[in-house]
Amino acid sequence: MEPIVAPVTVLVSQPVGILRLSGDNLSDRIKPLFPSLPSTLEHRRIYRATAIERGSPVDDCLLLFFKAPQSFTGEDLVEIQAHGNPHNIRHLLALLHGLGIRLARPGEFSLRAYQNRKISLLKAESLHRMILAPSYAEFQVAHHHYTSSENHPLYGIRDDFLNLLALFFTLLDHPEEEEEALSNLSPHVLQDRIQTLERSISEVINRTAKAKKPFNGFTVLIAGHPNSGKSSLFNRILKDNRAIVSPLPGTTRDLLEGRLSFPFGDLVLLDSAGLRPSEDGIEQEGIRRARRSLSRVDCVLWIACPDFPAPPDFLPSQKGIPFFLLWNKVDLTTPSDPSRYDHLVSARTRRGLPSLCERLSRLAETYYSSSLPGSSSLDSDRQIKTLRRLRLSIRRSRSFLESGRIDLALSALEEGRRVLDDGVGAIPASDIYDRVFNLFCLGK
Ligand SMILES: Nc1nc2c(ncn2[C@@H]2O[C@H](COP(=O)(O)OP(=O)(O)OP(=O)(O)O)[C@@H](O)[C@H]2O)c(=O)[nH]1
Ligand SMILES: [Mg+2]
Repeated sequence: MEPIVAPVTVLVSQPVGILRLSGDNLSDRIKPLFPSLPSTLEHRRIYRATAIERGSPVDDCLLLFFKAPQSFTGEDLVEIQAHGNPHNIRHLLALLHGLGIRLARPGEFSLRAYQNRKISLLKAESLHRMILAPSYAEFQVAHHHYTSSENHPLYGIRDDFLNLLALFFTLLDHPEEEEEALSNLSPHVLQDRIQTLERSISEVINRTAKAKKPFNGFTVLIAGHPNSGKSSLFNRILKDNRAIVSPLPGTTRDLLEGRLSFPFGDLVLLDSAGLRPSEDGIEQEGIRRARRSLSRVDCVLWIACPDFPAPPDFLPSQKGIPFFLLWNKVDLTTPSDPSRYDHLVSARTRRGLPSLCERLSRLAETYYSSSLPGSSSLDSDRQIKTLRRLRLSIRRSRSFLESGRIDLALSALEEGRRVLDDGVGAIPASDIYDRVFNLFCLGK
């Protein structure tokens, strides 16, 4: 395959930046840039080499070489460790580009690993989930799926499905002498088995839907009237001037997302448009997004201030999520009834912010410790779709069975098998024969 390269580390100033390359005959390709490398590179060896451009040294690097097919992608693979200045990394990328090594598209290394049969589609998806996991607990689940496929819920379901299919084959076509051994397998038994499988498929789909978070992590929405200081608080909590702050009401139009990383997981903070009646189309859209988020987040901070001291007339706490009423701009005025508010803060002077942040981090910790994602949740939307399609075939099979059409019931299951072939990977015929054979040998 044509050689590709991508920075593995982000392009920021850091001690070491890593570039990953994959393709055919990589050692020949990179030799002009690293002339001191030996002509043949050994598998899993580290080389120290200087990158040279038109006779002048560019950077001292370490190169780690994996020989095809014993690499992640199944092709020759090189990781270059260079000094992590982003300009240096970009320059090295340009030099590699000059050698005909193009920038990889997102996910292209995993795609090649899949195409070269180094990883299955499910493994690729577990890997993706591992990389994006918002907490260590979720990382562990994905890693569990990645390291052994028998832990993956799709494999468990596929196994039950194949046993069912084998049962159908056996009942429709078996040697006479096995009649007795199979006599206790009636269409009722088949129906029970189909229903059990249908239930476990639905459970996995529901569990995944519950574990799925629109914002990928414990999410806190900052909401309230325009100009109450939402964006100022957002910036203060993140210690970053991400959001535009201005004395004009209606400044924030969109949902802004920031992240705080804790050892137990990420806290996603959302700044939103101030909620007020508005004629402005863009602002209306911002307000619609803010309102919609109210029902999708894990905690709401409602910001009241001297101009708008009241809480909202609708309280999201009805849904059972933590809801805090904050009084901002306490540097200007203290509320007449302070006990009504959960926190008195000032985004300007930072008063009250340490205890607010402490509270939010405790909430996030409780959230992650009490909602460890079950290892039986799926890794991707594609997997959910596969299971939905499988469930459809199984349901059709059950209704054919109910009307006594066992042949049509079997063909509906065959359709399910094709769904699994596409979604999980081809099922070898031998796998089914083995199961049928085991059933023949029930009494032996
Ligand atoms: N005195 C004082 N002023 C504040 C405080 N917090 C914010 N402000 C000011 O209030 C004004 C509005 O602040 P923003 O953070 O933009 O308010 P917002 O709620 O995001 O406003 P919208 O995006 O328009 O809904 C700005 O002039 C801020 O400087 C505070 O704690 N004390
Ligand atoms: Mg704002």
